[in-house]
Amino acid sequence: MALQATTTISPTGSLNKEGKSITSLKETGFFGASISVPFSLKAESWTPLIRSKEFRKREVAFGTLVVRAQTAATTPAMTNSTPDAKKTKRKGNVIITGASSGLGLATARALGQTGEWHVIMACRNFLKAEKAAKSSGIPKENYTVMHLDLASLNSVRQFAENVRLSGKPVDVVVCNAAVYLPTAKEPTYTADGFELSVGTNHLGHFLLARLLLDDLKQSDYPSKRLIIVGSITGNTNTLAGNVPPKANLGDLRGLAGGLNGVNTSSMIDGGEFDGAKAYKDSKVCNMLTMQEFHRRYHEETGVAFASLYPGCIAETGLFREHVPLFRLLFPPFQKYITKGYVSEEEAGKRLAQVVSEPYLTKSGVYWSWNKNSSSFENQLSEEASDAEKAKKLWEVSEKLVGLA
Ligand code: LMG
Ligand code: NDP
Ligand code: PMR
Repeated sequence: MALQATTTISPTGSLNKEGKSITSLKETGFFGASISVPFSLKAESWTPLIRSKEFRKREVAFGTLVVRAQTAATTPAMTNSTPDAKKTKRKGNVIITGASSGLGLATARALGQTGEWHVIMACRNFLKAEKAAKSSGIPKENYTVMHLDLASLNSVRQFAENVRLSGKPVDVVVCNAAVYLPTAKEPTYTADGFELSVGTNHLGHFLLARLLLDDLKQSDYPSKRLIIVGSITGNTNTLAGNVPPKANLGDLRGLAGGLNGVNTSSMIDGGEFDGAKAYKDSKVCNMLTMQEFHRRYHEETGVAFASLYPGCIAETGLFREHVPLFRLLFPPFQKYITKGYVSEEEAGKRLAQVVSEPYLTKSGVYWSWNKNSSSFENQLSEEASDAEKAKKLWEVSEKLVGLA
């Protein structure tokens, strides 16, 4: 696999809890990490990414409708004939936050073009989203742009209300939007006074997901899913996750204090503001939240909860605040050195698989893709799989967003 994948993956992709011990790192050395074997320097990790672009077109029987979909040839061939797929008589409705650019847009396009999905593009910039949808060729009848500003809890509540008013069932929700502020010297804040990256990426999505859970529950769609996009950079069991500053939520004292930078710190762990760390912390929150949802609601609701690392999409808007030198060097660095690079299109296909493929319905899972673009169940870092922390994060977050 390329370096974007964490290392202790069993070929069958089952979660290897014991694996933590073999991925543990010391805190010093190469970019802050002295690597104890068999961390990502395994020969396999350094094999050039073979971009097997052999996609085969498949006919997907979809009720009376026959549509075309693309699937990686390397993924297990257990798709169309499942009872779930046959039961589906209508288009699925999928809400994607931040679908105006990057991964969200590419996913909207991948799904919107199949004809199987109606994409609700939940975006803060209505015009930008509308333009993006048009120019990427999503058929008009397959998408709706709805306003959502995750940096405002009122907007999140209003959005959930508008979804209800639209009368469309909610079948899949994708929490994708994010901001990354690596060069900010001082924190900035959401409408509710939370540090912007954690406020947007985690708290906004936390409220949104909680509010839409009831709608998901009520949907009659055969495969209901809530997906929260994670990242390798929040996982300290990887090389990428060891590039300073490293994610660390500590005892959540800053979050518990409201992340407002007035009475308390603007950082979850109570430390000094660091924009890059705040982003990575927010990704840890995303991955912990997914698991806590799974523990609390999977059995009761039948909803599958999942997170993923789609690969390093080095040219998206995520890096808009980074220094120009970084934006210039980062894509070739990822393409030729780490081999972790993926195009927006490829990453969009990956997330679209997690939305729609019958073989990716397992709940509580963090998906990644190997060098052949085959999905596998990856292992999260110790912190990102800490059930105690997830519970505490849930409880503190629900207070902050006014649910408790
Ligand atoms: C920092 O700035 C901020 O200072 C910090 O506050 C925080 O916000 C942080 O995490 C965010 O960002 C970023 C700055 C410093 O990075 C850059 O501006 C660029 C670094 C990334 C790109 C590295 C490019 C390396 C060379 C690219 C060449 C491309 C050519 C491709 C052609 C190949 C042809 C076959 O970033 C840092 O984190 C400090 C690190 C600086 C290192 C720079 C040198 C890197 C050398 C790269 C070797 C990488 C080796 C890979 C692994 C090898 C393991 C044996
Ligand atoms: P982009 O910046 O291209 O996309 C982010 C999207 O989020 C944009 O559509 C942006 O809207 C939207 N957004 C930002 N703030 C808000 C807000 N307050 N309310 C509503 N929407 C908002 O970045 P990516 O596509 O790269 O990022 C998508 C996801 O992928 C993120 O969760 C990121 O963490 C994750 N990811 C990205 C990787 C990468 O290498 N790029 C790797 C791993 C994970 P607008 O267009 O208006 O700015
Ligand atoms: Mg990283 C070894 C593989 C690897 C991978 C898959 C990524 C992904 N990065 C890797 C390695 C390295 N990075 C190394 C060795 C360095 C030091 C040169 C390095 C540096 C680096 C920087 C400065 N990387 C970065 C940054 C960013 O600003 C990005 C970031 O951390 O955003 C939070 C980033 C990323 N590297 C990645 C990915 C996917 C990112 C984007 C962040 C994300 O979406 O989570």
